[in-house]
Amino acid sequence: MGYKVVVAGATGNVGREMLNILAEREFPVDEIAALASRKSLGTEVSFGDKTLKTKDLDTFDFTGWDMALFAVGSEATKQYAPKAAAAGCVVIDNSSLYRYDPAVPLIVPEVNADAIMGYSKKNIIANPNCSTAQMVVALKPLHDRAKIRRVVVSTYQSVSGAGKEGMDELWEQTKAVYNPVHEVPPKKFSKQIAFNVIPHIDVFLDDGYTKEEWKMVAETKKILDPSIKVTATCVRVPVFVGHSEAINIEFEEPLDWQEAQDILREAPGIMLIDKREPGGYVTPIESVGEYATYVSRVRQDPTVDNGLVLWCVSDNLRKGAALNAVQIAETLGNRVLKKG
Ligand code: 11C
Repeated sequence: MGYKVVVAGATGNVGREMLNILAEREFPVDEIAALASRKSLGTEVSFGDKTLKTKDLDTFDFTGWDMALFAVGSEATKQYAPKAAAAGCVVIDNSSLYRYDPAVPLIVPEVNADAIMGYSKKNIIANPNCSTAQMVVALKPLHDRAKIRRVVVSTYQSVSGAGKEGMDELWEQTKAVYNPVHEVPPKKFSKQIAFNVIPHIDVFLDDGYTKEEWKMVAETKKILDPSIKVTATCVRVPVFVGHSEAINIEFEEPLDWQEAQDILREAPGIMLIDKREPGGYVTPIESVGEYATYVSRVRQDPTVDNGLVLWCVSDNLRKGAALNAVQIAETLGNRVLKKG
């Protein structure tokens, strides 16, 4: 016996990946419903070798469904997730709406799978921001060994983090640079993204940080350890898929780079590619369609006590969103619902 699974937001970048990954990982599905907003109603989406016709999220009855993977943004989540949860269907939500709610667990299974038991307070589990998910997978095994005191991270985030409109804007602007028949002014982004980088993701907060940067701080504390200090600079780069991060870490205890490599080589979810030669590291293009969080360029930071620096790359639509949501569904199935 398997599960009755809903994917809400099935026509978006993340929703489509959720369906792909559920099929790829042979998640035990008895019945699946792909939901969309009214404007995308009837759109067909793939689930393995099947094609599903999307149903209306607005009128869907969640009664009798085991779990719903939501990828619909905060506004629609606010409207529909409580309805699903009240009907007894466990919501695994990719939006930021519930991430900071103390009654909702925020889960990266390689890091804090045990916290999933807190799901029952609201019948909701939150999926973190993409830039946080890959970072905490890389930090966790190192934290277990030498206790992290402080993290300084700079991100290089792909345009798919801003959805299909972000990808279209990069594509159209890039074409217009080569063939300037018409201008493609910035719309989704605040400045031209083609052949440029933009140090601004999400809204600005009063302290001068952006919300994306704040999320990396708040989510790392909730998932990994509230005592870790984090400061982030989040930057949009002209890459379609795959977020990259340069991470400086200060530990309580000494940790040399060779031991860090050995730890990372064995760590769940991590693929260490670190040859210290041209090409002996991973770039975002190589992460596309993969499950792993790649770590490269592990080296000592001699400017602080017990410092390390590393480079971390992952497919933001997969580990950063859809894969992590499916891993949460697997954890929920294995530890709680136990049907598969
Ligand atoms: C980006 N990280 O790259 C964002 C996208 O809180 O789930 C995901 C936003 C979120 O623009």
